[in-house]
Order: sequence, then structure tokens, then C-alpha cells
Amino acid sequence: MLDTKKFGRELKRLGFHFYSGVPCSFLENLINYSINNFEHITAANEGDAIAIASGAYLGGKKAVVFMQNSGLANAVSPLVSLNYPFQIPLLGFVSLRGAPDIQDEPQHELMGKITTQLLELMQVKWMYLADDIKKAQHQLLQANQFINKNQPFFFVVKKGTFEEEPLKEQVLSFSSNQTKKMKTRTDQMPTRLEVLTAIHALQNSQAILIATTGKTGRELYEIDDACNHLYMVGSMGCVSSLGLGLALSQKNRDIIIIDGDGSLLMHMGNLATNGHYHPDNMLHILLDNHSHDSTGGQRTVSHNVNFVDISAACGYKKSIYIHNVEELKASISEWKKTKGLTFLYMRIAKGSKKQLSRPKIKPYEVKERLQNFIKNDPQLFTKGENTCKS
Ligand SMILES: Cc1ncc(C[n+]2csc(CCOP(=O)(O)OP(=O)(O)O)c2C)c(N)n1
Repeated sequence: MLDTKKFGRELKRLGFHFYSGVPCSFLENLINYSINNFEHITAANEGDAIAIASGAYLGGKKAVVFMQNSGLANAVSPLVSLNYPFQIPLLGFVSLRGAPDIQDEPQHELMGKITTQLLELMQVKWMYLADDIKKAQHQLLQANQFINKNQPFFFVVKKGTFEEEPLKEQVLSFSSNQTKKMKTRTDQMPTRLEVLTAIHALQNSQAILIATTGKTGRELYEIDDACNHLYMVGSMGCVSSLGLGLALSQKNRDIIIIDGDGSLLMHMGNLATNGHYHPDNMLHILLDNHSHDSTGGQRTVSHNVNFVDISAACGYKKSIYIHNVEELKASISEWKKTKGLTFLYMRIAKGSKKQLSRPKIKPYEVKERLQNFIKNDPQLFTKGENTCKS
């Protein structure tokens, strides 16, 4: 068995300071160590844990994710469409429930057989974690080399690998809504392009704009391809999780997330995680066109959902219904002064312009450019302009 404390200290020595995941009983002791000792974000879903940790990585932290192998299925979309194209490395620990040599429950049987094949299919390098501390320390050094080359690396963890590590009393924090403004008049229903243009014009020299999957990112790219932008080309639904990890690791920057109704509905548990950790420097804007506009305008079910109520109930400090572009501008300007985790909800028209280009810059280039922006901020700005150039 591994001495969990020794192993945890080794992770720390190698610079892994940020942790996120969803628990599994096979990983219980390591996760307890992480909760007791590290910055640990409990995610609602393993895919979001991947995105939260990836955001922290963008913000300069070496990050670790924990998950049961059943949750590896939840993590497939971000692993293949976020970590792979953006070349974002994470260290993963995935349990091996349903291993062929143990008695386990039927729901784990198939995943137990295919866990390592699934990692291989996703081109994620992996090893079975040794249960001898000397060997495990050596394996960590090997894994670290992959991380240093911008490649994710996963340890597959068998039952009984870690010695007992009791969970200390977890201090519960509560975040409560302070301002909730509901719909009071007719919506202006501007186009997404008009709204994105307004948001883009209002950012300041240290803000980072993250645009959700589909046409939101493509339209932002058309407005301006700046080094403080990130276009979330894949991993639909994970934009605010990426933003959360980034906001928590870059507390002096404004992190502005532009979400879509289809995307938000896909991972609505994020709202609860965001509300609980509630970084002051995060602004979450939802542009609701009641549709999956990017894939042909098919209706979502968002017409039946009150996102202002939901975000408020999840602990966003402010949840505000925005009726028109002027209100949006006023709320963003106000937020820049007062901060606090804020949700701005806005109805927009369906549709976008006919010839909409796609980012020519590769995702990993966007990532590198953003990392440079985070490191060198002022130099990338031309005096008097409010966006940075590549
Ligand atoms: C996991 C996943 N499912 C489906 C898609 C296909 N897809 C790309 S954008 C999109 C619609 C997104 O809808 P919404 O967030 O409301 O934004 P809108 O297109 O309306 O701007 C879909 C379904 C995808 N990229 N990833």
C-alpha cells in the first residue's frame, strides 16, 4: 500500500497545487488528502473537473483530476475536444472499478474491461499506479515529464492502493444571492453579433474573454482575434468550468464567460459549483436564443427555464435579467467597479451572418497566446486600445 501522506507530499514537491474531481471509493484516501491539504474544487461532473483543472492550468497552475472510471465516460468530451486540441496537460487519477480480478458490481463490469483501452483511444498516456512508494515516486517523475511536454497523463488506480487518510472536518461555506433582478419589460432581442461587439468594447486591459462552443466563438473571432480571447471550439457545456478554474487561479483578472442556452443546459450543475466557489472576478453572461443556433436553430427547452432564479439559488451574488444592449453595457460597467460573481441573462435573436469564418489560429496557439498574455500583460497592449494584438 502507498503511504498517502508521502505520496501527497511528492505531488506537492512536483508543483501540483490545484485539484479537482468527483470522488470514488478506490481513491478515497488520496482525495481526502487533497481536500485536507490542497486547493481542491469538488466538481459536479468529471468533465467539468477536467475543464476546471484546465482553466487553472491556463492560469499558471499544475493541476490534477480525480475520477471513478465510470466518470471517465463523462470526461471524454473535454479530454478529446479541449485538452487534445489546446494541448492542455493534466495529471489524472482514475480508479479501476470492475477490474477483472476483483468482485465488483455489475454496473462497473464493462468499464472495468475498457478503461485502459478508452485512455489509449483518447491518446492519453497512462500507467497502473504501483503500490510501492519508491516505484510510485518514480512513476510520478515519469508522469511529470509528459505534463512538461503539454500531454495529459493518467494513473489507473486499483482497489486498496492508498493507506487510510481520514477526511478532516470540511468547513462549509455558503454563498448567498444579494441581488436578483427579473424581467420587467419587453426584450430588445439584439443579434449575438451586436451583443458580442458591446461586450468586446467594454473589456479592460486585464480581462479575459471566453466564448462558448459554436458560433459565439466564431463571431467573437470575427469581431477581433485578440490574445485575451479563448474560443471554446469543443467541450460544449464546459465554458464556465474552464472560467472557474481560470478565475480562481488569476484572481486579479476579470474573467468574462459568454455562454449559450444549449451549452448551459448541458452542464447545469456548473452553476452550483460556480456559486459555491464564487470567485469575485467572474462574470457569466448567458445569451439565450432558445435554440442550438450553431447547429441549425433547433429549439432547446430554455423557454421553460428561469436561469435568473436558478443562478441566484445556486449562490451567484448577482443575477440580473438584461432587456437590451444599453442595460448590458451598464451592468458590465457596474460589475467592473463592484465585482462579485455575477450572472447576466439576456434574450437574443436567433441567427448569425451567412458567411461566418472559423478561427484560423489553432486552439493550441490560442492557448499559448493567452498564457503569454497572462504572463506579460501590458506589453501586448497598444496604448489607447482596449484589446491586445497577437
Ligand atoms: C458534446 C457536444 N454535443 C453537441 C455538439 C454540437 N454543437 C455545437 S454548438 C451546438 C449548439 C450550442 O447551442 P447554444 O449553446 O445554445 O449556442 P448557440 O449555438 O445557440 O449560439 C451544438 C449542439 C458539440 N459540439 N458537443
